[in-house]
Amino acid sequence: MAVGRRFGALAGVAAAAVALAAAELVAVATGPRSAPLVAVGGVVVDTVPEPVKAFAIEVFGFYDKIALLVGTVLLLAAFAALVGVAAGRSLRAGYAGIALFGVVGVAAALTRPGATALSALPALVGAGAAGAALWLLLRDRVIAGTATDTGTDADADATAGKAAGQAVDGAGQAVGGAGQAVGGAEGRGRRTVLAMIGGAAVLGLGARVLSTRRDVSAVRAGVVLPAPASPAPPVPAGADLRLPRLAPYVTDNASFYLIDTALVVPQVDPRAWRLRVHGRVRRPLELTFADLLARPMVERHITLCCVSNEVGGDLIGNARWLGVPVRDLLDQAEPVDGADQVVSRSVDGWTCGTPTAVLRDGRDALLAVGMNGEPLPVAHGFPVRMVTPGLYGYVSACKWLVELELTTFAEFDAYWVRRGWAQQAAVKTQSRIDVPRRGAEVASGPTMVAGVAWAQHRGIIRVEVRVDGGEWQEATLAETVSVDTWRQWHWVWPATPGRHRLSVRATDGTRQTQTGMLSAPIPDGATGWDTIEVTVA
Ligand SMILES: Nc1nc2c(c(=O)[nH]1)N[C@H]1C(S)=C(S)[C@@H](COP(=O)(O)O)O[C@H]1N2
Ligand SMILES: [Mo]
Repeated sequence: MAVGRRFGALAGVAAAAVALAAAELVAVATGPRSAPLVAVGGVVVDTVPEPVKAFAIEVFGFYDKIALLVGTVLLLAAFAALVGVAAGRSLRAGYAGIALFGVVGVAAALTRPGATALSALPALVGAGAAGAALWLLLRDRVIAGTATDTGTDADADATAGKAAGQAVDGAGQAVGGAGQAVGGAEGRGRRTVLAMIGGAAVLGLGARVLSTRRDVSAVRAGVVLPAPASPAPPVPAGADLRLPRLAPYVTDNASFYLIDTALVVPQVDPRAWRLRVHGRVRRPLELTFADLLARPMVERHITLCCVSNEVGGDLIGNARWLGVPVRDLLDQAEPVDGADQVVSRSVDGWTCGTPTAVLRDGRDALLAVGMNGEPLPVAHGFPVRMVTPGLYGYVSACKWLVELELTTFAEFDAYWVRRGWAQQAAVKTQSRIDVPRRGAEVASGPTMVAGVAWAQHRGIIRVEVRVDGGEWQEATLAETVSVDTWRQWHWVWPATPGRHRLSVRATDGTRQTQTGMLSAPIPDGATGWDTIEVTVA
């Protein structure tokens, strides 16, 4: 045994930190998504089984991506410590461990969508840097240790410390010195390693900030949106009750929910953007952003919601979208008979599949460039995304869109379909109680109960509320601009003292009433009535 286990582990962690920092520095040039942490994280996001992902979203919520990165770093640190311990015995074993990590990093970076040969560079440089760090930290100790026959870990540590005095600190410490001198050298060795870890962390984080700061916000700020040929109908005053805690009729961009698989928000420069419409079409098209903006624009309010939304959940929002009707582009490209699926592809490789028939049935499915009067926010898909009234986002609302490929449902399964979600998923009729909030205490007497209800593209014609499983009572519907958005509703409840359960259900434009049967979001959207408990004083 040559180097103390603790020191070896520490040296391994330091080498890993140096590797990540070096890789992040290279990724400033090769792009933030080629960094091994992001590439490996991306592979994890794409491959973890659905229940694990659902659990992560449940537990970490909105921070699931940060949790994933922190988890990956901790796991890496643990393995790096093991590699360091092995390296303390034989540097060659250490190099083998690093090579293994290098291979994983390179493989992940090269297999990410949009990868080029250059994407391998961060992991390669990182592995090289880790090897150098390990050599710097351990070479003399391993050699010294091999030359000294020591029995215990404590002895090994002492020997290592002695070597550190020579190698790392280079202070020319007397080798045959007293135990006191050896302990001091050991301390200095440790300090060197800790400094290395700290320095690498600062450098790595700095590089990350630098590479993600080179984003497209400045370009976005310069985008001038054309006026719509067909403007959105004005929102009637009666569409919004403006109650505290009640979701406003129009969701502002900053509060609009965000769901995607991207660990790093794609930065797509509209000047380089191209949309290809191809596959089973007679006339493939390619458009620039200017081409798209030159086409007649339509502006509509459309409510978008996520299939993962639980009953009562808030993965839903309503915005005023500006864009080109998808149907116009399809008409121009002329899909061949039987091409029943339009696959939208994002710049980061994510895909969704929408029925061709839905996109051509006259509804306002848009290739959107504007959201509530602004260019699309970067996180919501700048410069171009799709929105389709009536379908869940995962089958209809591709962000950072670069391709529309006409194909068939038999031929191709999109991203979430391969992971167990339904190929086709129309939004289910749903309703939610926003006021009073869950678990609230309210005063007895007339009490405002309010919320939202949605059944995009079918519309909402009735909302009912019941108390403690009693008779359903009809609520008052607020106005709306179309069947493609949610509607607010309210009902004045003669509240009596005690604990009470309030439930809501909606009926859509096809006269179907929302089912009370509980089902989970997977595979095609949750069902059940939103039910809250409140205490009346
Ligand atoms: N490129 C890309 N587009 C995507 C997704 C994604 O992961 N990647 N997620 C989809 C899902 S599941 C939903 S619900 C909507 C959410 O859109 P938002 O984040 O703008 O609210 O985007 C859709 N478009
Ligand atoms: Mo979603």
